[in-house]
Amino acid sequence: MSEHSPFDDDSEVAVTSESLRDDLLDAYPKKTRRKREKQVVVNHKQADESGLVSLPVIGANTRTIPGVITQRGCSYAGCKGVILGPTRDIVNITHGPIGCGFYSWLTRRNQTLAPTDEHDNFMPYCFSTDMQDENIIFGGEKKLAKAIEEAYELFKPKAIAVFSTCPVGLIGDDVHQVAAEMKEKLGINVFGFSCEGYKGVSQSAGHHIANNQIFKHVVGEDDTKRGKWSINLLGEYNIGGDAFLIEDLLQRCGIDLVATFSGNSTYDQFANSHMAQLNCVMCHRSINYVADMMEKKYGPPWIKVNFIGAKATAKSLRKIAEYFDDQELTEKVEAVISEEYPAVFEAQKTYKPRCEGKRAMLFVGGSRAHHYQELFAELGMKTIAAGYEFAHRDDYEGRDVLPDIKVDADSRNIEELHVDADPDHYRGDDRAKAIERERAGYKFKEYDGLMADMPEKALVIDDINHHESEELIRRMKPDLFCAGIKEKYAVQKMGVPCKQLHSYDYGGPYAGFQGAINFYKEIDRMVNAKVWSMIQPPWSDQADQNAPSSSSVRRGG
Ligand code: CFM
Repeated sequence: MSEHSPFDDDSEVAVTSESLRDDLLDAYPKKTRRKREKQVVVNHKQADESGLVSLPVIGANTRTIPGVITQRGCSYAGCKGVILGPTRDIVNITHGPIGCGFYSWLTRRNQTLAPTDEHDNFMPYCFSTDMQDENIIFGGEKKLAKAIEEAYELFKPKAIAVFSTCPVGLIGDDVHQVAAEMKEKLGINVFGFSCEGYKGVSQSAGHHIANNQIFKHVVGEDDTKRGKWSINLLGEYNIGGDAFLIEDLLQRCGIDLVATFSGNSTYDQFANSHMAQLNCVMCHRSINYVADMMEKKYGPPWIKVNFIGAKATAKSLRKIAEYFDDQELTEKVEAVISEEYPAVFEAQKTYKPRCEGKRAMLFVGGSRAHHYQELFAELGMKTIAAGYEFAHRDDYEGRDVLPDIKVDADSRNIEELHVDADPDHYRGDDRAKAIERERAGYKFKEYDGLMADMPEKALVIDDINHHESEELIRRMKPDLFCAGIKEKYAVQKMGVPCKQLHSYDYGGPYAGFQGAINFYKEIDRMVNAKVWSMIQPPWSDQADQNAPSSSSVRRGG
């Protein structure tokens, strides 16, 4: 842990994080300031006499203030787009006006690869009931039933899922009733999600709703297969092809990947997933619910992994091997790591000197603002400010704070499934193995969160808004800002490159070892491009409105 503020070593930007924080907050009216104060935090870690480090408390998973320009999305986006979107052979029908279906149609760049053309792949399609005024007035259930039937006739899928948009809840259409009737009538699995956009305070609520329903309606449907060294990968969504690289690594190690939730996944994999021996959670925010429910009902324990960053990838593979505690697997994993690492070292030799010391800010989602710090560290770059859009306190401060998190009315709105051990399918052997490994010092369910890994005095900001990011960029002039498409061009107009860490722009994959090398190259290209110094930032005193000037206030421009 560094004693110094990440800002201290930069004389040009002689602001402390405390004063910068004050400046961000000063623009607000009193009531707004009081709320934002809790969510804009200086990462001051305090150690007690025994050396135990405590982190500051951050406000998270609370309502966005109306009127600020938030980065957040809605509950429907979290359910339909994020969790179920990457599954290739479920027909996902959006019950609602056409815009909701259209804007959640592959914009996330989640990829899939069916083994042959004979296999279903519905991802290139956009299914919607295209609600009109008359459906809002007289109800949309009949239209929904018809849409389900039509989709069945055309595609004969194994399953159809129905996603509720805001008007569905407002007018009271019962998607679950329609789904149950159609399930009966068509003889395939049909299930619905009450994931209206307004449920909860962000897309995070939609994750939870999706987890509940997929667990209730699909997981556990098929117990026929059980592999050796078998795992599920939870919270990996195959953005830009990440899952393909991870699948390849696991396969070469001899690890049997039963299901991924939900990158490059199929219905059958979900149905069989409870047979895996270990759950590996990548994005803790979006899918920890499935990990916990599966453990309670079926027995397999879970661990946190991260395949973003070469070091993190090697660590995660080793952690999986360590669970199975089998010489043959350990050797295979070590062999794969040693095959992959020379190219990583080679790339680091080229790109690290070019990127070292550059400063990044990351404001993304609910896990990447943490995971991607690994890759920046491998390039010798510093993350001087970071935060999530919609994560909860445990994603910032670590799972130890779970018992302290207050459940407010918005979270109480989201169903908490009560899960018990399944008398016929609970696997005592997995449980016994987990207990034995735990006794040997192996740690399950462990996630320390983003703040523990961030430098002392870095700014950590939850649900950052446009005013705050603009002010941060203006004051700190980072070399790179990581966010999404909504922020990208506002940031770049300020003369700072913006890497989209949601869709990866047009790049990727960035997972695993090969992905790390791709990322190094991409970041080098962005932070060292001369073009950024030619943009006159609007705040520059010398700004010449008509022509690019050679003088720039950007550091290293
Ligand atoms: Fe998990 Fe995701 Fe993320 Fe997320 Fe997302 Fe995403 Fe994300 Mo965009 S599930 S929390 S809701 S890692 S779509 S693949 S990039 S905000 S940081």
